[in-house]
Amino acid sequence: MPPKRKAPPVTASRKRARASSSLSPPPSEPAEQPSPEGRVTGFDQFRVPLLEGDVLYIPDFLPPADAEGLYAALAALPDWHHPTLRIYNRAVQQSRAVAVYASSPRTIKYSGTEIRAHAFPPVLERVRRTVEARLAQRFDVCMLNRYDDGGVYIGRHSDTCENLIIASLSLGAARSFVMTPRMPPRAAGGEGEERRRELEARETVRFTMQDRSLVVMQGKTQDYWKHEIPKERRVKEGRISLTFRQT
Ligand SMILES: O=C(O)CCC(=O)C(=O)O
Repeated sequence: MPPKRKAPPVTASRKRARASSSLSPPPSEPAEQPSPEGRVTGFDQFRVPLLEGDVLYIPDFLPPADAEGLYAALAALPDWHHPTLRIYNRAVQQSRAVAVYASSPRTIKYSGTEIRAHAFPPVLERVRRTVEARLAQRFDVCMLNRYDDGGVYIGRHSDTCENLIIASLSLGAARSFVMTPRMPPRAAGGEGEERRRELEARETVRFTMQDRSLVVMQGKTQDYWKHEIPKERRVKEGRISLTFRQT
């Protein structure tokens, strides 16, 4: 059961946030045991109010006892690396370190490069089981992101919809999560004029992801919203996110 607490306030602003990098998701294959609804249910009090988008922000998702020592254990995994990305035909090393795990051996496409997915180590497998049990979902891939301080960020992007549900568990420093409205191509959205105006009037939404919190993105979120974790120079501590994915 989710804790009986209200999610912290979410703010909307017209300020457009910085761009941009893209995260290409893993190749798709059927989820191991998709739920009948294909979405996380039962956490309504944690829904972030968004027009066209289904996002939950669940504070205190992981109990303190379960989180003890977890950051250090994950940071010590041998699989972290900084991918080299091709940006405007230049090779650029990403500031964010990543490590990828999957339930079956494979290579994962990521921003124009490829990353080898490793088997889930026991420390991560334990967390996966907790997340799966609480959300009543199965996740076959987990990408870890390590932001060593507030200078490390992820640019504005959408993940592809092949990631049916993304559940991102935060450990360490609190960081902002910024969601910017996105219009899907006219044909994909199939919106009437009035609806389109309503969608175009949406504002940027921002909230803070605290230590041990969980963000769930599902439904049409990736079609209608982009997300990012901007640079925040005043943040001196590190953060690790565990992004569980269904591919
Ligand atoms: O670090 C996070 O919580 C989010 C990472 C992210 O945006 C992504 O993996 O698509």
